[in-house]
Amino acid sequence: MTTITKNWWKEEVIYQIYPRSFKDSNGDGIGDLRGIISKLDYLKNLGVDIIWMSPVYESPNDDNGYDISDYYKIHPEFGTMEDFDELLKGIHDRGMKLIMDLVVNHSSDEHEWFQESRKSLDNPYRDYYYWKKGVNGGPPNNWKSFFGGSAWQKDDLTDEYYLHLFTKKQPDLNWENEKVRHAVYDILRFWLDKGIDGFRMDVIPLISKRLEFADANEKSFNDVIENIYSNGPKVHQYINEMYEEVLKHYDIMTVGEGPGISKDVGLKYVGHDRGELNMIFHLDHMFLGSGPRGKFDPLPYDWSDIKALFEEWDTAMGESGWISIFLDNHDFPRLVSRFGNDTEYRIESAKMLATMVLTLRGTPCIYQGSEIGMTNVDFDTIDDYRDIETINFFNEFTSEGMQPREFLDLVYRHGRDNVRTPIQWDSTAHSGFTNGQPWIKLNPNYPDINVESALKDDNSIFYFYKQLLEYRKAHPTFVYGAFHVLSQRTDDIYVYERKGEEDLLVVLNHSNERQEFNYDINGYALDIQNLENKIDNVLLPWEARIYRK
Ligand code: TEU
Ligand code: CA
Repeated sequence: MTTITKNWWKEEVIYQIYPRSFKDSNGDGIGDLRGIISKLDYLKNLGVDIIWMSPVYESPNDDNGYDISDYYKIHPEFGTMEDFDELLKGIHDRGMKLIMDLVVNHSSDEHEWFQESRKSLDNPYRDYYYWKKGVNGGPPNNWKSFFGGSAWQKDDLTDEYYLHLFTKKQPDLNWENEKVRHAVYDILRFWLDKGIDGFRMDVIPLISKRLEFADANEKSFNDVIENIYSNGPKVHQYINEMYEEVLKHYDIMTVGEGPGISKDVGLKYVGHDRGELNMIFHLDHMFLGSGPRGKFDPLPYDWSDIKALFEEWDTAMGESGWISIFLDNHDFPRLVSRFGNDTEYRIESAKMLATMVLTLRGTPCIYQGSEIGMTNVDFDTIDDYRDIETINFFNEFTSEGMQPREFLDLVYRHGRDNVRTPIQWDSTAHSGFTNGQPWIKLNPNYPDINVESALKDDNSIFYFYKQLLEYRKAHPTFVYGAFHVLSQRTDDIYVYERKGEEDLLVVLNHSNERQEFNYDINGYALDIQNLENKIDNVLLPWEARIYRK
């Protein structure tokens, strides 16, 4: 038995909503707060506890709400503050919780702080952002944006460049400036005082910059993220200050999104005595296969790499730190398309992956649509894509000579719009997502894959999630029990135990082939199985089992 401190945020399960694509209530083709309200019973029925809602603040939507122009307003596309209050109440009335997305590494360039900041060198808001003179007629250094091109944009008004690690409409806030930090703490208090239950903090390891602004000479973009953009000298000081000033005064949870947080520094963010964050979404497994230029420059990887990462992170966290377990979110492909088999074994592999997410050690996070096994989408033309990352890199790669179709194949594997097509509620027009024209096309497989048919089928992926969620609640060993891997990394099966008040044995076949299974299961009861197979010592393709002793 471990001696891990008990906390509600370790025991509950997160479900991520990407509001734009969840449910439209008024026919403008854009998902909204009233749409979410109308589906709260659906989420309660599924059995999730904490809803993480991607940004719904006022935004010009250059990066779908991750570029915020007013942190105190709800974007009219999503509804009103009254709708928000009703949503929060609806969530709490059902015994669930709500965490909001906090995006304060950068704001929108349309935020009034930036509008002021750019006006003149001596504007009081000038040092809310990073402004630098150019060098030899070019930008101040060679830093690249996450979304392609230079991370510096020249503004003719004052003839200086400002830093934007994401799009040029997402200028980075200067956390060195105490006024910026206190403005952020005010934002936190505003939402916490409304009664929300915590925050998912966007790119939090990026908030402290290396002020020398030296050129980056790393071999790959991932190394640039880790060594140049993330984990800056004052990052822990700032997070700790935020904790002391605001967070510790509320019974809430915080989860930091962690690009560039490696297992070697993870505990600095989430060690239980650090006074920083409760947990992180590390992105190591999400960034697997990113080549020198990132996700659209892919390298091969396999399950032994995935398993190695999970095991190493578990060891690194030990009894002091905590992570969230997830295999997809709004930035990465559909889990069944990436890690499973979304054709022949879609249902089996979606259930097997659900078993893994809900039984590894950490707080599980389920992305909307995974509970019905939604898949990646392959559009014919770049015009059907909406994501700024995809569009920017399409332009960059095709201008270097890549054929459009070749790039679209990469998008089908790695692009963010794979997970941003509307939730497939039923088989009627636009899948019941909207009565109008959806802001992005649907995945054409919606007549087959949708919530309505899942709810009618006892063997659906939906009901398997529901069963697993109930089973997890009944067996706290999944939360607090130790984690030991029994299989070899190179095996095509993944076998691990969770040991606490009872012994739980999780058996997963992550391949398209039958696999031998010859572990001693004497004295164990088979509680969960994702398909009908009566042969004890053979695992069918993508089979998942949970035994208990
Ligand atoms: O993502 C940060 C991050 O690391 C991403 O850039 C990720 O590498 C990329 O999306 C993978 O394609 C967060 C948000 O989750 C993302 O939606 C935002 O676009 C980004 O920050 C900027 O706010
Ligand atoms: Ca709408």
